[in-house]
Amino acid sequence: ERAWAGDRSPPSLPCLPVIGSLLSLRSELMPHLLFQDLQKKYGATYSLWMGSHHVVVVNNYQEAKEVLLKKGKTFAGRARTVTTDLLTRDGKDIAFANYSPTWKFHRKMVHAALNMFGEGSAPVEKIICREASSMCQTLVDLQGTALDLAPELTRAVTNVVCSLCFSNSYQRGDPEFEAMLKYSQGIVDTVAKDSLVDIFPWLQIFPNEDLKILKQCIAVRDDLLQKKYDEHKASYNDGTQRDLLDALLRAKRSSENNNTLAHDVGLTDDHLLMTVGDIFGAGVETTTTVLKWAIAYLIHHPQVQKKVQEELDSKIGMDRHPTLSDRGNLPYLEATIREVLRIRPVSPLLIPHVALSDTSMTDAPVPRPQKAKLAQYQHFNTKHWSKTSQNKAGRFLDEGSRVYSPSASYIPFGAGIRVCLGETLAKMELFLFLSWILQRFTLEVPPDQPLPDLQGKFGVVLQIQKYHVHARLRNAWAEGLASTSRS
Ligand code: HEM
Ligand code: PLO
Repeated sequence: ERAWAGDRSPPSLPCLPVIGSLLSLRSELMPHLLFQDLQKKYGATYSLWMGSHHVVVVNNYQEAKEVLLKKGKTFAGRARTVTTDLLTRDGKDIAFANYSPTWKFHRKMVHAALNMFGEGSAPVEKIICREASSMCQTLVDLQGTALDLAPELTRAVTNVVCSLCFSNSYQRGDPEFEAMLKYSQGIVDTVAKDSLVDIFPWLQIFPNEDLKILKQCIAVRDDLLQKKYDEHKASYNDGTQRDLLDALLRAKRSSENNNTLAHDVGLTDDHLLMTVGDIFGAGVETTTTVLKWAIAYLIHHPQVQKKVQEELDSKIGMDRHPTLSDRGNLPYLEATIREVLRIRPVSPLLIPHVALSDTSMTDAPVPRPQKAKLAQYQHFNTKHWSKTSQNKAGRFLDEGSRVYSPSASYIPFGAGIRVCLGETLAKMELFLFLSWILQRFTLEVPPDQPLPDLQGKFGVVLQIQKYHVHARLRNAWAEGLASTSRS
């Protein structure tokens, strides 16, 4: 392993005035893969300049944990960029907001509101099962066709967050839902991906197609959020808390009653709107993306799919649907989900962390403000993952077939004070949706169609290219032997 240079600062990519290291970053590879590749030349931790921003790339988990945990508070900042400022009205959300009392307050509030629907919580489980059931019914209706599952998966996941945030849900073909699909795709394609305009903000003055799309999509999203917000305000009742938005409104009312300036604690309309926007956006795009990857992975590995189904058959059977209480009894499914998040993490570089004060990493000085990009492709570092490389999902099972993590380098949800707020919810959804689908259907590539492309498309989430599947009702269900209704 390459030691850090004499002054103990990490090796730096070549750097020119104004453009910084951009010439060394021109590549066919997606950024997370390029950062992994550059390790060969510069070692696991190196620095570079994106224009005038100093960036450290951290590929090893030991240093990643130092940034996330040991020095978590120092590295809890976020960078302002042109695109995320547009999305979040200058950082009035949670994910892209810099460290501040307002950020802390909102994070705490949302955390408490999501805990209302915490692990094993009956209301969330009921909502997810309702959506899983309705999705399975749609798959029955569409059987025998080459299906793009994405819209149905997205609708199911959207309805879960929509129920939690706004207490409503969408039917198939709802125009508001169609509009949401479209704007969200536009945002995912154009926001927070270190495009040139994020590196050189002055480029905004020139025509820029991506920025135009982003602004249009944000305008559509903001109208939708505003509408939900106004409806909630009109029907708000202090006595009952229907959902997350009610929880935020209640906090706002109580601060107003205490004569606290809404602006001081960040309880302005803008802050509330941006915070639900985050939860809604994160709630939909992440979980849907993982479900799409998971299904593609199962189509590529029919033997894994078969094993998951055998586990479902033996532990649940066909007489009842899967529930959260089955989670502990289905280690192979759990391991499969973990494997999917290992090979294709939703957010391969997390959201960049920024040092809030001068600090150090493995004893080398890190001046403020410096961005740390934490590369999750250490998920592939053969030093940590080689042993069971043949064994796919099974690598997450110990000899007693219990789920465990074979390497501390596995952090699909991040760690520390910026850790994902939706981890519990996401895991409940992934488990329930996949178990419902696989109990009933076998997923295959349609005749004469290629296998899904597993390369991925880099963006604020690592997306999978569109693909088609054949959802074939499993025998017991097709013959009407399974006793649970198709409700
Ligand atoms: C942040 C992963 C689902 C809400 C993050 C981060 C990652 C992540 C890697 C960045 C951590 C960092 O910067 O260090 C995932 C994965 C998901 C998922 C893999 C699904 C499998 C969700 C869901 C929600 C959510 C369902 C909402 C209910 C958030 C929020 C943040 C975040 C609000 C920002 C936290 C902050 O900056 O303080 N997530 N996430 N996520 N996630 Fe998730
Ligand atoms: C997804 C598109 C939405 O329209 C807006 C939105 C809000 C929050 C973002 C999310 C997008 C992408 C995934 C993010 C999430 C906050 C945390 C999450 C970045 C842009 C992750 C994986 O870190």
